[in-house]
Amino acid sequence: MPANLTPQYHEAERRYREASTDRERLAALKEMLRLIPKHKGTDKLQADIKRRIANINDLIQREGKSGRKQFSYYVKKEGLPQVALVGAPNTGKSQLIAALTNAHPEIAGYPYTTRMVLPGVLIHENFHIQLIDLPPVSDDYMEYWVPEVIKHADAALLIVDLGAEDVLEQIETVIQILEKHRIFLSGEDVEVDPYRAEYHLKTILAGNKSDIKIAPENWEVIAELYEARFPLCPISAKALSNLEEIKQALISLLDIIRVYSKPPGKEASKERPFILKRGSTLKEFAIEVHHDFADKLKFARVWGHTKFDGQKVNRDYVLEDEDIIELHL
Ligand SMILES: Nc1nc2c(ncn2[C@@H]2O[C@H](COP(=O)(O)OP(=O)(O)OP(=O)(O)O)[C@@H](O)[C@H]2O)c(=O)[nH]1
Ligand SMILES: [Mg+2]
Repeated sequence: MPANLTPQYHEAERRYREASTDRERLAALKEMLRLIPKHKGTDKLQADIKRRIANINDLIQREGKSGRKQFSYYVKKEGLPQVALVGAPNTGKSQLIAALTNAHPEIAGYPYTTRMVLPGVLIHENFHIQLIDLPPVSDDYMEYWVPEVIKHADAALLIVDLGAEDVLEQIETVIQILEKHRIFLSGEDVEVDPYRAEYHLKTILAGNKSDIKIAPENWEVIAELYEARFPLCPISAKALSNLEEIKQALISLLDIIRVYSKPPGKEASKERPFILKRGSTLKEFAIEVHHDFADKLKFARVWGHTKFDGQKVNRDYVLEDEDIIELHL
């Protein structure tokens, strides 16, 4: 039976996904429950929303009792695509964040070093991408909120330790733990069935510590087993090798473009591009610039590779990489 979810429901769901505190999330979930059409076809989805409300209520109560200030483990995306670093303990996630971004995480030669979420911005060819460092995914102990953060990311880097004897087991363990939380990692975009509350993340498998002696041997086996499932990239976060390749792989995986905003009569600032999914329209760009610009937008002028300078375009115009846009409201 079709769900017939309304635009108002989708709007509440968007607020839920973008919320950065438990209280905001709770408000959005209650709104979703109020707005969801009540019939057999949405039973599962209603149950899922109720379960999430109960979990968040629990969390808020526990925080209240302990008198602690609420720790928000959600990382605001700041308009950038967000990539979660996912992996077993001690695989070099924090070392990679330090090598690729402006962040300064703690790095140490023992497992469970990272306890909190830490964002950093990777800038490559003026593409800006947010990477987030996370505590490890592990059978022995895992911070309860790690899967929640992964669910909200736009993509993942699965970091594996090519110096470890049990690297294959390590990969499968991480994949299985995430699947238990209904998070599926794959190289391709997958159509998501909203009833199953599943999360599909486009993922690159990065074999770290390629500088260690047994790494090439391990990598050969991994490549054979996983090349059909993930884009693959061997790196050394410590020796800084193959980092250009992983940056390019991330840009291709995310399928993003850079778009610049130009005020009428002035030059465009190239410093901070808007990073959008390829295929985004002028209307979507206007929303990124300011949330009520989409309604106010009359037309725009574009300077870019496929249009003549200053060509007038309307809200359905599909943006190209490096377009410069002058919005007229
Ligand atoms: N040889 C080598 N060692 C590395 C490399 N990357 C990281 N390491 C080392 O591996 C150890 C663990 O690195 P971290 O970055 O703390 O690992 P992590 O995955 O963040 O660990 P947790 O936070 O515990 O999950 C440190 O001693 C790093 O210096 C690499 O490319 N080559
Ligand atoms: Mg770490």
